[in-house]
Amino acid sequence: MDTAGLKSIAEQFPLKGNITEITPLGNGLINDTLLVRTDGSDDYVLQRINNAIFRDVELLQHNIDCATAHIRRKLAGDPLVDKKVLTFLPCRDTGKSYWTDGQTYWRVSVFIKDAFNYETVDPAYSYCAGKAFGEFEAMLADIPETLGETIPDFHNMALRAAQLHKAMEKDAAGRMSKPEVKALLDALLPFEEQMCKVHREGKLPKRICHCDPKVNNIMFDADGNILCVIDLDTLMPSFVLSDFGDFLRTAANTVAEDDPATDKVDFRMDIFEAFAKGYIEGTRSFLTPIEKEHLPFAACLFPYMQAVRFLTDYIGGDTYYKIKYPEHNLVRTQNQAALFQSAMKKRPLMEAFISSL
Ligand code: GN1
Ligand code: MG
Repeated sequence: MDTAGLKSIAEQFPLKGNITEITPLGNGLINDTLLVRTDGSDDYVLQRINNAIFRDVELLQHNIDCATAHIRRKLAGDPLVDKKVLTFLPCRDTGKSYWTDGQTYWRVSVFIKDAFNYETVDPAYSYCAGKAFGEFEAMLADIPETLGETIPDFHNMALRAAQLHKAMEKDAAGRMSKPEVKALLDALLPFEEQMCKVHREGKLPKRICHCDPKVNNIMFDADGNILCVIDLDTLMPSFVLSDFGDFLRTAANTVAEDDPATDKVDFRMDIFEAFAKGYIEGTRSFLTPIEKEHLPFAACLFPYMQAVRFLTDYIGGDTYYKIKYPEHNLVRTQNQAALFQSAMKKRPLMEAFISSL
């Protein structure tokens, strides 16, 4: 869409000042995100919500509205409140926190100034992130409203496994005959039963989780203190495995999730230990022993689930994740499968560390 079109969409919201520039922001794989600069006191983030993936935008925004309001209440009196929780603008016409022309869905939040996000973290930042996600879940543990699943069964491994098998049967892109695909299936399928067990049993309680806690979804100030978590579309009831496992999936990997150098992939124990320490401190008010016991499993489950999801998309012809080149999802799968193997090797070490806390 051209700048004039984007400008008229942004102006559906009560911005302070006139728009001076609109430029792309971040590297998300699902939504389109833009930075809207103004000559006023605030700049804004304009996002097109991918409604092919998020079918129920009303529910999605309900979750976000309730969660941000609840956190804002808890932070009342904190001078940094506007940096610690996202502020979404109400659309001029409807007062809702999104605008739609009936086909596309958009929202605007205030851009947090002097905040930084990273693609990698060191142990000190990892500890802060663990505390931040733990406290984020703790703050939402007593939210009065009922939140819904914006993508039903989003982190349900049994469903993800079923989707892989469906894609294999259909072979929509004719990629099942590729030796690389066969090698990945040989590496992943033997663990399917083991990885699906926890979801099939359903022994863990549901909590309100972020469900996309990639390293780059956390904003830090210049001193390395956490300000807030962003990218709240997948905020929904899930197991604590989600935030614990998915953060480490990006943070503990020595390389990026799409790095083709799979020999360099390694699951970093220093990042794991720091994050686990922070997370257990942050969740002290609600975490039960059975949830705590499952944290090392989560660190293995999430690379596995992501490998299954990337492979499903590759076999199905790249319809879900944005790709930059034809084999991108294949390379991502190889990377995540390598990370899974590394995490599995370190699982006994992780278990020993968690029980020492
Ligand atoms: C997607 O939009 P983004 O890049 O933050 C995905 C996550 C995956 C991630 C892999 C709604 O997140 O679940 O872990 O890509 N979000 C959705 O990079 O599917
Ligand atoms: Mg994101």
